[in-house]
Amino acid sequence: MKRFLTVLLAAIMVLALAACGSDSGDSKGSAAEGKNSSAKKTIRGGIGLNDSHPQYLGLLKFKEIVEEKTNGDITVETYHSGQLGDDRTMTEALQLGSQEVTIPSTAPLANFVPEFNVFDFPFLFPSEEVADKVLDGEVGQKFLDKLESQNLVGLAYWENGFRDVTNSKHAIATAADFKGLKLRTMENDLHLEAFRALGANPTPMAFTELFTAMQQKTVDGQENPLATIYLQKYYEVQSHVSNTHHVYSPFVFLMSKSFFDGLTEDQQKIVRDAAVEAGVYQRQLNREANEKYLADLQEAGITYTEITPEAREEMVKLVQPAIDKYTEKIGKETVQEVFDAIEAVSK
Ligand code: KDG
Repeated sequence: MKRFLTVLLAAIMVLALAACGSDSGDSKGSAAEGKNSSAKKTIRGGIGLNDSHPQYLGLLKFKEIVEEKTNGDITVETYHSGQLGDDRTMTEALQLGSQEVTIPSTAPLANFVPEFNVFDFPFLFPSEEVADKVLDGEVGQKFLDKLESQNLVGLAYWENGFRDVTNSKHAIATAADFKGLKLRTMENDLHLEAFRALGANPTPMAFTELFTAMQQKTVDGQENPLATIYLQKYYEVQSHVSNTHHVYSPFVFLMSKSFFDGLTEDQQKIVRDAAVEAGVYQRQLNREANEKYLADLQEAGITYTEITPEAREEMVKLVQPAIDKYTEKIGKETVQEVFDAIEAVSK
């Protein structure tokens, strides 16, 4: 009897699996289906920031373009606030093919392709315009190409922006003010090393845990662009912000390679162009937001401290050993290529 029940159970499971595998009319579009598959496809795009942030508005723009240009053959579902996970877990989901799009900062992405650390060198990019030219140029593309070996396709660079430090203890005007401050950083060793060099006590943490950590005072502060600081309401749990602008943080628009390979050539072009076009829109909104929100933050009760050029120069000196160490790790030639590109477009 027991044996009969076991066989019956196994047969039911096989039937259930077969039913799941049958065409439901809404495929996630794996490569195995073949490029000419007419099955409808769904892109699940997830990000960490909330639905008022320019990153989410950019994702909505991507959805609008893709759905229109594919006449609805590809549907884009959008998820914000870490609903699908944090930068690392969503990138892993893309590798596994269980999610199609995410747009992480380069810092957590460097855990997959270490060369991306170069874009997180403190004080690397002098302006957003220079960053655009380098990232959208030949050098930026070379880095996107490196993602393929990780089962990822980099479709475009978007913008997180220049990062500024906030905390709940005291104003930061010079490097000396970092001493002992418990700062949350992104999950990236170079960021940890740079903040240690400045005298802080950094701790890596996923973005999704940050607000609670500040609220519960597990950390004293964090660093992010002004748009994030305002739109994620960090002013409710932080009292000081300084324009440290210690790093320009790009986003990379990523697609799962297995999903991308399963698209027709036309569809591949549509998603690539849409990621670029939505990125231009996202960068513009982001810049407007970063400009606008300093006043709003002050109105919300945050004290703003300006970093003088001399104080910033001191910070630049302190983080140099971290840059040297990561130049060795990444490879001098690769780093030099980025430095040269920055110089070339800065003229
Ligand atoms: O959606 C992107 C965010 O998940 C993340 O990259 C934000 O800058 C960020 C951080 O500090 O984690």
